[in-house]
Amino acid sequence: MISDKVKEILNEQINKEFYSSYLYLAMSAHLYHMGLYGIAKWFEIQAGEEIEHGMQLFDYVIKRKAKINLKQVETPIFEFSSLRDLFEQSYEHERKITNAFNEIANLTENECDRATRKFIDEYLEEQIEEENIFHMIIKKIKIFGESEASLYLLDKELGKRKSTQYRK
Ligand code: OFO
Repeated sequence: MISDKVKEILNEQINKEFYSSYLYLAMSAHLYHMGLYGIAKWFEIQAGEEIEHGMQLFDYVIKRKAKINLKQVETPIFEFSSLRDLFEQSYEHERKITNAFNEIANLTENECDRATRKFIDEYLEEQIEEENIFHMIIKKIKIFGESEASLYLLDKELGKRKSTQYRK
């Protein structure tokens, strides 16, 4: 059994992961409309991964015999002036998610919940990867710019991303 505080924060995190999925899916839709099909596919796969993150948390809460309390997933509202801006907003979003996991880690330590603390480690490591990937793409855009040729190459490269188990 986990404490009420831990249950509550994990339920909130499930919502945040599903919101992340919605956010990236909305970005993907914009990119499909713009004709940047490779980058759109990249965001669509990212959206699928966020659902996996949410579902792993869901499974954990169930396994710990705590109540799932699904909250409304907000509609993502965003505007972007360039591709670089879009990736920078995504990077900022991931940094917020990392902070959220750090808060969960702190709470589980205060609650002496070692099992959940250990479970969260996987997410903390995953966040390092998530932040790095967005950061790397931003760096590339900063170096090569957003000319037609650069966008063509970036679209081609990101379009090679392989689907995860969620989206075959
Ligand atoms: Fe779930 O890692 Fe991104 O948000």
